[in-house]
Amino acid sequence: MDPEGSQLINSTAKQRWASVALLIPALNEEPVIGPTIDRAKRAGFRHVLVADNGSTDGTVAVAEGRGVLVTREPRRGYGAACMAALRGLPECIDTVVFLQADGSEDPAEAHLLLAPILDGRADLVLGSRTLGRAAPGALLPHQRLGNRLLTGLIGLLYGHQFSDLGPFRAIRVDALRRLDMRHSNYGWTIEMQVKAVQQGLRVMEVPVTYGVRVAGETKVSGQMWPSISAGVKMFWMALRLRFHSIARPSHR
Ligand SMILES: Nc1nc2c(ncn2[C@@H]2O[C@H](COP(=O)(O)OP(=O)(O)O)[C@@H](O)[C@H]2O)c(=O)[nH]1
Ligand SMILES: [Mg+2]
Repeated sequence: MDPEGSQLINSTAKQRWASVALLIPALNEEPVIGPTIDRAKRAGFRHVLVADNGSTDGTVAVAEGRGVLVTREPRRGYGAACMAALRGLPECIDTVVFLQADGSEDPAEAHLLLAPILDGRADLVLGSRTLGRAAPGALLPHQRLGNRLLTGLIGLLYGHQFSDLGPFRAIRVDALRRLDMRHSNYGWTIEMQVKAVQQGLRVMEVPVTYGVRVAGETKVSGQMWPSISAGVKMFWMALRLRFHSIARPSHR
């Protein structure tokens, strides 16, 4: 266990890190995936999974070269990659932390997300970039606006006020399986939040820091059309969960 991540964790919780996996969805992240895995290992993670689906660069080779498990899903989309990784989880894992590959989130802060779960106080803990400190330029204006609109919509429809929709989060695996996640793309994160509220999970938010991408290229927020498309997918997901259950995998 690295001292960075260990200071605030009691010894029982430290032992329980053995049953925690870090899941990194990654698409064409060759320039940054190696250092991100190294930081995760330094932060204390023994189980690191990279969820790839269709990287055309050296992402998979770099990850495998560091001895971590890589799952590959033929279907495109962020959610599809995450679901494939969950199917490949080792049996001993009872808690999963999601982390971006791009170095914008700090795996040494994962203990902030894990503590409430390991202490038995929460099922899902979200890293909030708006409660925490976002570096200049890390959260773009349209991301802040989208966050406000979508968290406001969730508040109206479901009566739970989130402060962020960021992907850095920890969740108990049994709870996640009960959520029956379906969205194959960027609706996946908001689906998790809304279903967690609908199913009465114990949800918490903790402040986290957020930096700019260290290297490589943005797939979503730094590009206009992917941003609009992700926003629409998230809006649609938030809305349809209120009125329909999702019976089949969704690509919208
Ligand atoms: N496997 C997989 N990972 C993805 C996909 N889209 C984005 N990611 C990963 O999800 C994380 C967030 O994407 P990123 O490009 O950083 O989005 P941004 O933070 O909005 O610029 C990164 O780790 C990406 O590599 C996808 O379609 N498949
Ligand atoms: Mg990013």
